[in-house]
Amino acid sequence: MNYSNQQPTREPSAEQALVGAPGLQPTSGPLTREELQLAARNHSMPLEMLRREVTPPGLHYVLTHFDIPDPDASSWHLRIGGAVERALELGIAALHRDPAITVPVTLECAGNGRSLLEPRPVSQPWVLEAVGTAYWTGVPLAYLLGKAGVLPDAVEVVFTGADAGVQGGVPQQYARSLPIREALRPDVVLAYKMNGADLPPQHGYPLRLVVPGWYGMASVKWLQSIDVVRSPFTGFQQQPAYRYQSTADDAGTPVTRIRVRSLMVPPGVPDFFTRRRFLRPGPVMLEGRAWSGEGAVSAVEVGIDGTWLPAHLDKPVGGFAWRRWSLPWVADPGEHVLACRATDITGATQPLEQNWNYQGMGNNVVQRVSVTVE
Ligand SMILES: Nc1nc2c(c(=O)[nH]1)N[C@H]1C(S)=C(S)[C@@H](COP(=O)(O)O)O[C@H]1N2
Ligand SMILES: [Mo]
Repeated sequence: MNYSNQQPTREPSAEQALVGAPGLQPTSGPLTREELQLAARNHSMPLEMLRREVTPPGLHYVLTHFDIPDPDASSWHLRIGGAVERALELGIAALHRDPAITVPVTLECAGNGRSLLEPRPVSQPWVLEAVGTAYWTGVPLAYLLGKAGVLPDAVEVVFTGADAGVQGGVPQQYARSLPIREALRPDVVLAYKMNGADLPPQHGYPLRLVVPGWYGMASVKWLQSIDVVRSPFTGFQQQPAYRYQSTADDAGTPVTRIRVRSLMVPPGVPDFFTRRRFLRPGPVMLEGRAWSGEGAVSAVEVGIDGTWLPAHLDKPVGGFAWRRWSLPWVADPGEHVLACRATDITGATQPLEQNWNYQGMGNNVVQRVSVTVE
């Protein structure tokens, strides 16, 4: 990919593109200035951090659609209302006094892998590293919904963040919904701590939702209000955004849980510019992590020049957190292509060839790493 000032194709009369700005169509052209701007704001996790079970907060990937709010926690209020018996309004200090849980969660952006697609959907141009794992501490959402009393005709719960902007020509506050049964899961948390410390500004200070197993878009940051609703939410980030669509006109299907994926700690040392890997001949431990929002990871295979070998799996960090894998390899001189491929207990496995979709969602194609052994 090259970076240039060239604009992606604009077709003013075309359907609004739903991931980027109005009229942006997928492109085969070089990376644009707008994509660079997004990539510089929204960083990924350097793959060498796959060595760590828990991602240090500054190295966890970040995706923020609009601006990062800078709120005063002492005046922050969470409102819970809509189809409930009692509306609630809670300050941060009150939330800290409620029962708390801590959940290890691997979060991944639904757009991870987007820039590998051809033609490339124009949005945040992730390569493979839009992932991270943290321990999130806070109040179980189900506890607060229980206090408010969800009415029987409720179907969804809508979460609205404090951040606002315009996307696809539509002015909005960032908002997403969950079906009632997901919202009432015991591990969905209104988090005020990440890895034991106050949330950093970029991860939603002072309060965010964390939905284990779902792609990141469900975990609304800077959470201001929770509305229990009697009909499905149709806000921008719910619909039209975050759908598996074949074309701009296709209604598509909603993006929900994280598809199975594994990534490898890049072995050896990199070339500065190309990131190609160099290593010395001899024994090397290939290792990485694998996760799935659909169910536990049951197997990881490592491909060495097209031959697949089963990796050893460590215990998972949690029900919706990644699992370390490893495989010893004796590197012989020459050029090699390494790969890793995970399967989960539903039988879902990573595709060898990527599946294209219009918004560039859920691309869990196997990772391939070229190495020179010398
Ligand atoms: N309020 C708000 N919440 C948000 C977003 C946002 O832009 N605003 N981005 C979502 C997306 S697309 C992702 S992938 C995750 C990223 O969470 P992180 O930045 O803490 O890794 O936050 C989600 N929650
Ligand atoms: Mo995302």
